[in-house]
Amino acid sequence: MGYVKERFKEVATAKAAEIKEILAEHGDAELGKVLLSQAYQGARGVPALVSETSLLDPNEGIRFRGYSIPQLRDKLPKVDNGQEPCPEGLFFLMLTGDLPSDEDAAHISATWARRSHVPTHVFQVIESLPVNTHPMTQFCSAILALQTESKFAKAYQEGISKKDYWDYTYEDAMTLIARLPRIAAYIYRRKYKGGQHIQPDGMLDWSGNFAHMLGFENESFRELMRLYMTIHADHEGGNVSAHATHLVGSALSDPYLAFCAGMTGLAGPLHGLANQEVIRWIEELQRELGTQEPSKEQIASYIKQTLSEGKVVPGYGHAVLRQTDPRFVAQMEFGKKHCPDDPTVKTVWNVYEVAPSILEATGKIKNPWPNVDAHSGSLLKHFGLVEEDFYTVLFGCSRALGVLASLCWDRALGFPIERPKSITTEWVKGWLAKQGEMAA
Ligand code: CMX
Repeated sequence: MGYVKERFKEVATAKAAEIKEILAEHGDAELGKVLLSQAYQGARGVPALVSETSLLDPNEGIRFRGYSIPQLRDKLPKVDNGQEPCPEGLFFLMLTGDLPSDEDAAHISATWARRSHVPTHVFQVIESLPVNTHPMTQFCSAILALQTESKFAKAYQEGISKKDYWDYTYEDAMTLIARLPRIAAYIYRRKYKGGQHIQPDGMLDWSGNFAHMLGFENESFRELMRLYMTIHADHEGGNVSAHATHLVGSALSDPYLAFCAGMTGLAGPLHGLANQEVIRWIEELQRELGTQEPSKEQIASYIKQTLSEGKVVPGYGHAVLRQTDPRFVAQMEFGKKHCPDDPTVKTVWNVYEVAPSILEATGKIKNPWPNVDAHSGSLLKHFGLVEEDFYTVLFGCSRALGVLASLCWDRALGFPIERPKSITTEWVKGWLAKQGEMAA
């Protein structure tokens, strides 16, 4: 067994014992009440999930195992002469709870490089789809095709003990993550570059190699990929992609099936597809106003127009956050360093200056501040990755790190199948009538 897996087993075994004790003593403690409005309105704020890898504070933003994004940018291992964190290190942190050394991150990087070979039939499945199929549909189809490789599914069929579920889940998670950049790059080169594919470079780190296979050799773009793959990885357990992966995984569907469920959720415009929608909205704004750099007044009236047409302003708002997303700030800092004069990047910053007060003035939007998706497309576009319908695939490759590390934890902690109670409006009316009788 590799030493990362050994370490994971050690910490997960200790955590499972700790949870057993907590539940024996406090299992009946009330975490909060559930309001009728929460049952109807997306279960906002109901603390009904455990996800060990990260925790979201509405005002401060995400912390991965206690570390904020600025701290991760400072403390996670980097490539030689690099400034941005390597997602390999973040994966180690989410899995073990320990800050990785350079050697730990390099070990994960080498493991993923070794496992990155994608079987031919996966490419054949991609090729069987019309080339104009949305990249997220191609991505999900490829993940399902890759499911033939599941060690978990095979072992389950052969009969394994519950206590070994985590082991095969871990193996599948590592192999799946290793292969995603190759699959994503294949989809990109197939759809936009006439099928001229680029072979992997085994000497590069996971994100650097991804950038290389996409066809971008600029070192700043590789740095962007490292930052991008780190900050999009996890956002606690209740967001659609994390929750869907966890939910489907709870039926003991193998990691390929569970992750694919997460990705079909990420492909929704209120979740991960918002990064595509943002850049479309900005380009439309630039086109309609006939300028690459519209004034703040022009942007303000365009935002009002979007709202008056009953549409959302993509990249703004959040179900949990109530402040500017630190993932937006990290990208803004990157932009200030690498492309401060790019007109689309500057437009993103100008939108940030005017949008929050307009959104707040509607009186109904709970969070008028930008989320991660408000910024990402403009940076990609700056470096020449202009095909916005591919952006959510990049998000998906990163999100794999968080949701699959979480799935390893779900299995190691022996979480059962998820099955919350649902009710009907008829039931609600009867229940309200009974409450009224009791109060009378
Ligand atoms: N533009 C216009 N209206 C918005 C809005 C926005 N950016 N954000 C919220 N609203 C509206 C909602 O549609 C809702 O309207 P109705 O009452 O008419 O249905 C109202 O404001 C209240 O919504 P909320 O409680 O503030 O927000 P929710 O928790 O329901 O939804 C989110 C959160 C992210 C879906 C929403 O803010 C939104 O649609 N934002 C734009 C899409 C986006 O950027 N998504 C990416 C989120 C990050 C990610 O997952 O990647």
